[in-house]
Amino acid sequence: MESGKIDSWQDTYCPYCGVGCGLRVGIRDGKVAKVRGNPGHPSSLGDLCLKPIHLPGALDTPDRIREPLMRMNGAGSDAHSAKGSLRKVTWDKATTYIASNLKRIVQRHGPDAVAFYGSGQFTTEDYYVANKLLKGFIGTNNFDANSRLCMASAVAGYVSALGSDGPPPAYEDIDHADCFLLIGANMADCHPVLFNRIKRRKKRDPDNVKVIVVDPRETRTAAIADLFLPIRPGSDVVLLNGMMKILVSQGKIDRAFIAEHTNGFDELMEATRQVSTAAAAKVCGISEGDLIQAARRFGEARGALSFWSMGLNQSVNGVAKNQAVINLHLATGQIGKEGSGPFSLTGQPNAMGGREAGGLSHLLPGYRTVANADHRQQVERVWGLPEDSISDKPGLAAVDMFEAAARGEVKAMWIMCTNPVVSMPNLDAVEKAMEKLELLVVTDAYHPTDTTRYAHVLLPAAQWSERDGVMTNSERRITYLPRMVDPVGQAKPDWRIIADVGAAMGFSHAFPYASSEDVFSEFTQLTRGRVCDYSGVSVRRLQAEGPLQWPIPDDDHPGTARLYAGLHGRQSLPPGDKMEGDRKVLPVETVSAGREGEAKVFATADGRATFHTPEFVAPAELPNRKFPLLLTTGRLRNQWHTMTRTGKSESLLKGAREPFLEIHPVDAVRRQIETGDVVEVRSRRGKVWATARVTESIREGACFMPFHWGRMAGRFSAANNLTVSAVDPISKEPELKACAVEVRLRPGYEGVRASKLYQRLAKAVRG
Ligand SMILES: Nc1nc2c(c(=O)[nH]1)N[C@H]1C(S)=C(S)[C@@H](COP(=O)(O)OP(=O)(O)OC[C@H]3O[C@@H](n4cnc5c(=O)[nH]c(N)nc54)[C@H](O)[C@@H]3O)O[C@H]1N2
Ligand SMILES: Nc1nc2c(c(=O)[nH]1)N[C@H]1C(S)=C(S)[C@@H](COP(=O)(O)OP(=O)(O)OC[C@H]3O[C@@H](n4cnc5c(=O)[nH]c(N)nc54)[C@H](O)[C@@H]3O)O[C@H]1N2
Ligand code: SF4
Ligand SMILES: [Mo]
Repeated sequence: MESGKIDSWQDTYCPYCGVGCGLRVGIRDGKVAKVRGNPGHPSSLGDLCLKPIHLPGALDTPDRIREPLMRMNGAGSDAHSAKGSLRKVTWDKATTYIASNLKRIVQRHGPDAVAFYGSGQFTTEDYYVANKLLKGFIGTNNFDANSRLCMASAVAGYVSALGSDGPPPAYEDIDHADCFLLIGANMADCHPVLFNRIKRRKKRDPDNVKVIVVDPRETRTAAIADLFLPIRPGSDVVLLNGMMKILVSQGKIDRAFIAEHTNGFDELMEATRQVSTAAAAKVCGISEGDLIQAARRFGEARGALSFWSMGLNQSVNGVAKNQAVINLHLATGQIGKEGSGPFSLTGQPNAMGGREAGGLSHLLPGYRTVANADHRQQVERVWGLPEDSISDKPGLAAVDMFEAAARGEVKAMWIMCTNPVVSMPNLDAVEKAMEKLELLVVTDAYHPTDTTRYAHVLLPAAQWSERDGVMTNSERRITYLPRMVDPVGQAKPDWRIIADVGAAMGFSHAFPYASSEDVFSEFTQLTRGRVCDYSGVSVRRLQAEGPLQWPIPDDDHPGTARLYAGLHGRQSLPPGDKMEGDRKVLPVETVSAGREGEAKVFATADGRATFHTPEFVAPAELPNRKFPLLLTTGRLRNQWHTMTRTGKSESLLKGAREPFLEIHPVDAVRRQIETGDVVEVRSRRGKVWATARVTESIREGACFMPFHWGRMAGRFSAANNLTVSAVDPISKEPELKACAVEVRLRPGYEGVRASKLYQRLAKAVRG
C-alpha cells in the first residue's frame, strides 16, 4: 500500500468524528492509497489523528457489498423470507420490490407502520432525501437516526435555552479561552484534534489557562487538567447547580447581561437557595473545596469555554445537564464573545448537517419542527405538497421505533448507514424487533455486520471517497466531499438509492435529482431566514472557496465564526488573516445572529435566552445488593463504533483486541479479580464476558466497558447486552452511560488468563 507513486492528491473531509478535519487523499490506480492532514482546512489546520490514516486498507475489502441482495424463499419464489439465503438481484428488481412492499404495507396498516433509521454519517443530501420521502411522501414522521443516541439532548438543551439549536462558539475560541470546562467528554480519545489545540493553548500560557475535567474515569483527557473532578456517574446537574450557587454568592455573575438578555434567573435563584454546596459535593462524591475551586476558576475567567459530549447527553437527566452548563454561560455572559461559550461536541462527521436537514423524528429541514404549523407549510410549499400533507405528530424516536417493531406495530424498517444491532441499548430487545419485521431493508457498505445479518433486502452503499456530498462539523463549518474513486461493484450513494425507491413508489416528480448538487441546492433554500441559514452556499462555492461556517445568508457573505456576537455590541474578531503557529488560518468575519432584528438577539419570541431550573434525576438504574456496581460505556481512541472499518487495521487493533472491563482495585479484590482474568458482567438484561483491567483510573463502585464489539465477535461480547433502554423524557436519548451490574470471575474460567485464552482461540482460528 505504501509504495508506488501517487497519481493525484485531492482535498476532502474525515469520515469519522465531528471535529471534521480536512484530509488530503492520495489516489493511485483509481484507489485511495494515502491519507494526510490538509493544512488548508480551517477547522483542523493540517492536524489529524490515527484513524483516517488507516482508511486505505479498509475501503475495498472482500466483505464489501457489491450488488443488491435479497433473501428468497427458493427458486422461482418472488417473495422474501427471513430463512432464505441472500441472492444477487438487479437494482431494478430490488427497488421495485421495496417500493411495492412499502406501498402494500402503507395501504394495509397506514404510513406509521413504516420506519426509517438513518445516521450522522449520512451526507446532508442523504438526510434530506430520506426525510422528504418519509415525512413528505410516505406520510409518516418515523424517520429517526443514531443521532438520537448521541446529540438529541444537546439539541433540546440549546433549543430550550437559546431558542434554537446551533453551537455558538468556533474552534478558534480555543486560542482565546483561559478556562476550559471539559465535562462528560473524553476529548483526548474522541475529539483528538481539538484536544491537541487545547493542549497547545495550555502550553503557551500554562499559568493563566486552567483546565477543569469532570468524568468518573481518569481518562487521558484528565492528564492536562488543573482540576480533575471524578464525580459519581450521573451527578452532573448537582455539580453544575452547585457551581452556579457559588458563582452567585461570590458575585461572579454578569448582572447587566442577565437583565438585558435573559429570562428565568430569579426562579433559578429561588431553587438554588435550597442547594447546600457541602451536600452537592457529597452527592457528586468530591470535596467541597474542589467544587468551590471549579466555580471560582470558571467565574474568574476572561473567556470560559465548555465542551461536553456523551457523559452529559446519554442520560435520563441529559437535557437538564445541557441546560445546567448553558446556565453557567448565561449567568456570566460567557457566550457570543471571543474565547467563550457552551460548545456541545458532535459525535459523527455530519450529525450537525443532520440536525440542519431535520433528521430526527420531531424535526423538519432548516431547524423546523413537525409540531409547528407554519414550519410544516413552509416545507410543504418547497416539496410541492398540498397543505396538511406532513403529519403534526412527532414520529417514533429510536428506542420507541425498535420497541414498536418488536410489538409488530412497525412492519417495515429501512436501516441505513448505522449498525443498531451493536449500538442500541438492550440488544435482546433489538434482536426481537429484527426478527419480527415483515420487511427489513439494510443499506451498508459491508456484509456481514450484526445488522446486515437480519436483512431481507441488502443494498450496497457507495461509501466515503466513492461518492460526493456535503457535511457540517461541530463548529458549523460546511465542507464538500468530492467523489475521488469509482464505487465498488454496483454500489450507489445513499440519497440516490432512496430517491430511486421514491420514484418507484410513484413520486418521481419529487425526486428528479441528477446529482447530489441538485439535492443540496433544493435543501439550502429551506435554510433561508433560519438560524442555520446557508442559503448563500452552493456546491460550486464550496469547491471554489473551501469550507465555510454558517450562517451564510447570501452569495457574498463570508460566513460566521461565532453566533450571538451582537449581544456584546461589537465584532469579536477583526476580519483578515490569522496565524496559528506558522499556519495561516483562512479569514473569517464574525457576524451577529441578531442582525435580522434589533431586539431578537436570541431566536426566541422576545429575543431573550431562558434560564431553566435543572432538576437532578438519578440514573434509571441504581446499584443494589444484587447489582452493586454502576457500569458506564464509551469509546477507545483507535476504534470507531462498531469497527466495520477501524477493526480491519492491525495497527489500530493493537492494545485492545477483545472486550475488556475496567474495574477499581477495591471492587476487584472483593471479587478476587486480577488484571487479565476472564470475568462475567451481568445486568438485569444480559451478560458479557470480558477481560478484567484493574485500575485506579475509574471510581470505586463504577466500572467501564467500550461498546465497540457486537455479538458477531461472540454472543457475549457486546456491552449493549447490558445497557438499559431508559430515556430522557424530553430528548428521548437513551441512558447508555449508566446501568447496574454485578461482576464475577467467569464460571468455569477461574484462574484462566484471558490473554492465554484469546491466544488459544486465535490459534484455533488460524488452524
Ligand atoms: N476514537 C473514537 N472517537 C470518536 C468516536 C469513536 O467511536 N471512536 N465516536 C464519535 C461519536 S459518534 C461520539 S458521540 C463522540 C463521543 O465522545 P465522548 O462523549 O467523549 O466519548 P465516550 O467515551 O462515549 O464518553 C465520554 C466520557 O463520559 C464519561 N462519563 C460517563 N458517565 C458520565 C457522567 O455521568 N458524567 C460525566 N461527566 N461523564 C461521564 C465516560 O467515562 C467517558 O470518558 O466521539 C466521537 N469520536
Ligand atoms: N453502550 C453504548 N452504546 C452506544 C454509545 C455509547 O456511548 N455506549 N454511543 C452511541 C452513539 S453516540 C452513536 S453515534 C452510535 C453509533 O453507532 P452506529 O451508527 O451503529 O455505528 P457505526 O459503526 O458507525 O455504524 C455505521 C454503519 O454504516 C456503515 N457505513 C459506512 N459508510 C457508509 C455509507 O456511506 N453508507 C451506508 N449506507 N453505510 C455506511 C458501516 O459499515 C457501519 O455498519 O452508537 C451509540 N451506542
Ligand atoms: S479528530 Fe476526528 S475528524 Fe479529525 S482526523 Fe481524527 S477522527 Fe477524523
Ligand atoms: Mo455519537
